[in-house]
Amino acid sequence: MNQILIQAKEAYQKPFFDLIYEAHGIHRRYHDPADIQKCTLLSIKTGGCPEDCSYCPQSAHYDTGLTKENLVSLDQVRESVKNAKLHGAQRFCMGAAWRSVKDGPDFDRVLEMVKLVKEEGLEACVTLGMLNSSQAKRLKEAGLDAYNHNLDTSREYYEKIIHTRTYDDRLNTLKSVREAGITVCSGGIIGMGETAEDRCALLAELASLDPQPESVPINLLVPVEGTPLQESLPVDSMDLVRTIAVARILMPRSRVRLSAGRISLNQDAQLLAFFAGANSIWLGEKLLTRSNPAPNEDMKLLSSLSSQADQPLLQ
Ligand code: SAM
Ligand code: DTB
Ligand code: SF4
Repeated sequence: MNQILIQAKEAYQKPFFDLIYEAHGIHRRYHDPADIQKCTLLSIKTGGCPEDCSYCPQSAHYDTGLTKENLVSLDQVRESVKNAKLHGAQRFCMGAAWRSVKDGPDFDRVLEMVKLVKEEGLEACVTLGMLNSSQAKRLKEAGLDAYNHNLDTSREYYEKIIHTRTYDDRLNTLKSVREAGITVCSGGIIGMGETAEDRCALLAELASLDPQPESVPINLLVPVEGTPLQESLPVDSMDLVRTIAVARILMPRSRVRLSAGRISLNQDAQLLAFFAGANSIWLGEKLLTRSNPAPNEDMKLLSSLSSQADQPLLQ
């Protein structure tokens, strides 16, 4: 871990072009740079969460004006999956505002949801909070491909952001997921007042998981009124690009997802993030509860990556 942390910090501090040149070289060695994974999110249980994550609109500790919703029906999931397919999604991720999974009818329904996503031919991912080994095994049996569970920030900064569970709780869930044979999706958030050192420590922590996470979502904080982080200052988009570049260098095989917060970035910054190694995004107007860019804007963004040979040049 220490060696990886040193590597992360050295990379993060490089001159900008040296950093993104190195990251892009690694990116090309392991990935097709035109291949951006398209994922879709659905909130299957919204709000009222007992955890106190300082960034989250769904925590019951803060008044964010969010309407709570119980677990959605299988029909609602089916409709959303069909819609995601129409928009070209490859992966369908379902998120629940739970502290942890409880065995019982709700979890049984989530297992049915996973089966349904697989029947429709999409990759299935869920994010349900903490999980034990037997629950992870049941998810695997239902066909789950990936489990999202973020470390969110460095071990040091974590206790400033979340007080209702520990970093090691998070790592234990990731262990159960890995042992059940489900791929790991784990990343974090930038823009919560953390230092560049915290960002490097988060990435080093993720990169020292063995094996490394297959997906690494990098979220830009979406500041939400009513949460303790509502007044957070926006992140310079070049710092986001630096973070993505370091993630790519440390975790060459992973899908690095340019995750929440794209709505606050212009397309140029997003293209630069793809150049630096991001190769996955959320498609669709809504994340879990916050806005995401409109589908027509994302079509424009993605088409600007492909060959322009079919568009005749002016003489
Ligand atoms: N309750 C589960 C958990 O915490 O693992 C799953 C849902 S939770 C909303 C999933 C992730 O969304 C969090 O780990 C966090 O990284 C991200 N997230 C939540 N609120 C956010 C915000 N305002 N801005 C950026 N990312 C956010
Ligand atoms: C992740 O890292 N980002 C997604 C997903 N995992 C579940 C969630 C982002 C949530 C953004 C705030 C909201 O929409 O409520
Ligand atoms: Fe709950 Fe997840 Fe939000 Fe934390 S991030 S308050 S665990 S929904």
